[in-house]
Amino acid sequence: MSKIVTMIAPVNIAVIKYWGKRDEELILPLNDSVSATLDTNVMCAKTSVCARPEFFENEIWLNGKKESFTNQRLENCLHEIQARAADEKSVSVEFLSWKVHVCSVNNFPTAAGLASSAAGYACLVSALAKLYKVKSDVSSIARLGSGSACRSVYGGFVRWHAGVNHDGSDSVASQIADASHWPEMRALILVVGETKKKISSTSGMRISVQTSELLKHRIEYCVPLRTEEIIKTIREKNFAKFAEITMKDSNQFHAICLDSYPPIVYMTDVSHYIIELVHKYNKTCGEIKVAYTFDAGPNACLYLLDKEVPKVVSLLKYAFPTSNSEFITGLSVQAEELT
Ligand code: 2P0
Repeated sequence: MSKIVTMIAPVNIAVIKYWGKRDEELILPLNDSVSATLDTNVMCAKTSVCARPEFFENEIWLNGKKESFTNQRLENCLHEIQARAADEKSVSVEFLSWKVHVCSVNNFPTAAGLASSAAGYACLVSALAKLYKVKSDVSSIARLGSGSACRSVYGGFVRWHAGVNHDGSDSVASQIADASHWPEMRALILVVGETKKKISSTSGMRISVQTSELLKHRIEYCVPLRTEEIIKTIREKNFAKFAEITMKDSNQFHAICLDSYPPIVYMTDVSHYIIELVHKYNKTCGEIKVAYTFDAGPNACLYLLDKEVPKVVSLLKYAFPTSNSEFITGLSVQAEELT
């Protein structure tokens, strides 16, 4: 007797960045963040979870390699889903006692600043929720795996509310608009480097919180304003303003990394060249047609409307003649089950 569930979950790329925690254990952020969830056809995590009475212990394989399940974040996610299932009485007590085996794969570079943990934990938690028939919102449980994972639980444009409660009960994600709201929106991922980042997001955030003066200004003043503004641009489908806020917030996040002590550098010369190229392109167009954003790594995500894609792809092919690492995609629906 066994039960198995397989899910795929999308990557999300923030336009208002999450950087800094108010509680490291519960993964509670200092600021709200906003992201777009990308289509699973190009970048996604795929996770299968299997429960059997014969399994001796919980086990996990990541990208084909067996990893330890004694990882606090992993254990927290499993424990919280099981607790939720017990509350909701969605499965039998006997089924809750069975051990699980988890198998998860990504189809894009892991830990190179491409939101792999976001997709991975969103997928794991969605698969466990399906396995244990949990019906309530699981974004707060995905958050326990990796902060940004709570945003990948929903499709389209998503806001993660920092919340104020000490127990994290109000630190949840909610959908601003679904993928069909702005069907012309595209994301273009440019893989600049596939090597693992030198400083993990978790450590980088800790250094910034402890040392960056600029971070305080960002959290108190910039992010609250920008969050409201960018939500308005999404609702009104005002691309130029959406793009401007996206680029400014990416730049400010990397300025905070540099303001941290010792400084944290995620972007490379190629990343800076992409920034220059985008500004030149927008200037030539006479209005903002493309936005860049960079996470904790050198890879770029460009947001643009579909009619702009052929021109921008030609420009990139001209600028990077030997590169073929572009992924073009639209926005996506939430994590879904594979049948
Ligand atoms: C974001 N990043 O909003 C920002 C922008 C990186 C730069 O969320 O410690 O991997 O697991 O909560 O979620 C990366 O942070 O960090 C991140 P943890 P996570 O997408």
